[in-house]
Amino acid sequence: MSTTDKQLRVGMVGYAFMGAAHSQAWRTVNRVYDLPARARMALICGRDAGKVADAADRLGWEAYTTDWRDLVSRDDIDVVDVCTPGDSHAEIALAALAAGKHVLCEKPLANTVSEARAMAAAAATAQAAGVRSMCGFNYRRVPAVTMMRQLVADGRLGVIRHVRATYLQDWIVDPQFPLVWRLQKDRAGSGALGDIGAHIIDLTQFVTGQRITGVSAVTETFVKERPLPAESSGLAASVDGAGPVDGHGSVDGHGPATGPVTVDDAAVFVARLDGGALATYEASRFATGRKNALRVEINGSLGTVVFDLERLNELEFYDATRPTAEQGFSRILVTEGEHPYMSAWWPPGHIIGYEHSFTHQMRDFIEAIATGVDPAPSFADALQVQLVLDAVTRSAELGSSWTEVEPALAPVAA
Ligand code: SOE
Repeated sequence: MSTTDKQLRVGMVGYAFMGAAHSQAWRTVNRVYDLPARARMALICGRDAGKVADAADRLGWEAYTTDWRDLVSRDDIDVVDVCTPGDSHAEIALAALAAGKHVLCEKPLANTVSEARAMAAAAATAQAAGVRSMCGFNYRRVPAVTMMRQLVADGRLGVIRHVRATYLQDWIVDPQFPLVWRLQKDRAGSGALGDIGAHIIDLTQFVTGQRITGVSAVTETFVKERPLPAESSGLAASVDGAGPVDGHGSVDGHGPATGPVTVDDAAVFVARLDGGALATYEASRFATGRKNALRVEINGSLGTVVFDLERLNELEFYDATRPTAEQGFSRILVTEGEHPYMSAWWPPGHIIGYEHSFTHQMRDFIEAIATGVDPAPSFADALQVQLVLDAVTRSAELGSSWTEVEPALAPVAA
């Protein structure tokens, strides 16, 4: 437990999946790392009083409120943690920054470039007054990913030629899966692209130190209509992210009404990075059998490194500088005390999990606030990701680089 008596009183808005993951991190961070300040889980916010009271008890928050505007304005709150659907990120973060609160905002930063620009500008203004802000691209803080970046920065891969990134899920393959808020553009901003594509955009830029300068994309919505949730959730669940769309259940008494899916189910794009690398990205929620499968491979002139989230304690490393007879992919178990973040956990070989990346995120955020430095990724970094998301969307809509294959004149033998 931190010996410091400096407290950071945290207020968190939202308590669904990310709220639970962030709560786990706030609960553990000062018990694992000796930091110059201690996070106090002071206040949690959600619109449904009963549900947020339950969340406060279950997740370990001292108190709860149903009014996020109250939360961001209170003198007894120092940090605001935004864990809501994307359509409320800007409003909450802008109010919190204006009130002089340090802000951690879940990814993607916003639903639009204009919102993200406003948030980055407000963060820069607040930074001048010592206010810190960070966007929650947590996968940067998987030790193996941070080590990937170090290998690239140390020149162990040489000149980066290829980046190959996929993030695959399958939770909406069933066409009967209801029309939840993540499938609504006005709530989520985009579908697989912004939700999981944003992660591989940020992660690959972080690891390579290069930025995406241009894209050519296709997107698809495979299932265009889905059943509205059986019961109207109203707005109650929307802030908390768990709830379905504001549905009204059955229209004619014969099963639920349906509504349009207004976001992408899958996005595929090629990209050029400013260091000369050629990249491919795939983000899909229709990769049947893939539950949360993030994989990144970086090919360089001197070697290759591969990260697979399903084996998040490991890296595959091919060192082309080794004697030819000894060349091959080695498996690095990233659990040594010298590996990023690992000194605070268990002895070598005792692996960590998905949730630890959030604890590492809170560690770095607390240390940045307490020592007066700006944490990464900043809102400006997250704005750049938002600009890539926007370019992918525009490219897919324009279809400008799409060339049809000339139909065969005669039937082609099967
Ligand atoms: C999507 O289902 C999701 O919850 C993302 O929103 C998170 O960012 C990712 O960490 C896990 O999958």
